Amino acid sequence: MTTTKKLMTLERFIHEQEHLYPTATGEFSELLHDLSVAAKLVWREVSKAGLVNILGSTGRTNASGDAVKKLDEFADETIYRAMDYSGHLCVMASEENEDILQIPEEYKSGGYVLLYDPLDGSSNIDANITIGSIFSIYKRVTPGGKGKLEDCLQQGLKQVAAGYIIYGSSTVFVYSTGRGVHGFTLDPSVGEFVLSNEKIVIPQKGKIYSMNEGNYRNWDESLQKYIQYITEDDKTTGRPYSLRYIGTMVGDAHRTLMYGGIFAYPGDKKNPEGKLRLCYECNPMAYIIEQAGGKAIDGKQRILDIKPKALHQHTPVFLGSVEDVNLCEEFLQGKR
Ligand code: P6P
Repeated sequence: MTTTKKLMTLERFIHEQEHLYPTATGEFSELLHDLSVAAKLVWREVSKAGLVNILGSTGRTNASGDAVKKLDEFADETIYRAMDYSGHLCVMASEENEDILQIPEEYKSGGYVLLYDPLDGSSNIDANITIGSIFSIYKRVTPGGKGKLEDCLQQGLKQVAAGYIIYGSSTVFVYSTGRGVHGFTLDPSVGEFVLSNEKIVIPQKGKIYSMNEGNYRNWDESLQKYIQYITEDDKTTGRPYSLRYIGTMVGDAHRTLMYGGIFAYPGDKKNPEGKLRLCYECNPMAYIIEQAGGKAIDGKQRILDIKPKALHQHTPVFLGSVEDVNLCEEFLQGKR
């Protein structure tokens, strides 16, 4: 009989991982399970968005000034409602909401904090291009009762888990709790996320760079020199690189994780801090990339070391294969 890969569901995997932590109470496992349920509810709407009147804009803009799409709003409310009664969270914060999100009075307050971007890449929704949901989980730092802003403004290195759900040609739940990165593909016929990529490791070096080169003229000269270097024709050093960019961070970062290379949203003359949010996009993605053996910086320092000052603050981000991020860093620091 041919050896077939073990049929491991996300739920089973979470519980098996729990046994690796002797002091585990099961609270954390339940949190991750609840998140996977929320992911399926969002997937259900995303997968039929073209068929029901849930495309298009709400006419509102969010804290970052982005137009709020109907699916954004649905995903935001769905994740909040799937997580608020669990009793495991003391506070939440969503990229779609200006302020922190308190747990309703009628529910118990727990020891964890959830930050999430309910639907990243929503400007791509109406064109049926890959979008995703991103999450970060922290332990609370305040002593008890209602969670506070302080619980949400923690360095990314304090994350106890992070991950994303990518709604693409298939729907994949990718997460890490500090013991490597694992991917689970949704089998719609049974409604289960099934282990498809155990212990994802990012290649040490890739051949793809992923940035919005439409901003090239506003980039720092050091970054322009990096782009000129990696696009020179020199087969002996694996150049030129190919450019791949879909405009959804989850999609561009996931491809970078799987194939290697570098993804970046740099700062520029018009927006020195770039466009991506430290707490909702860059910290969780940096955690995943580092857990897979990659590197994530803001151009000067490790993303995960940055102490957030504001919930919606932006940061430049360069993440991906160690050798590619190191080379880009050398150019950014004027060493090349
Ligand atoms: P630009 C999507 O709106 C997003 O927040 C990220 O997912 C993505 O990486 C970035 O913005 C794309 O921005 O300026 O290239 O369209």
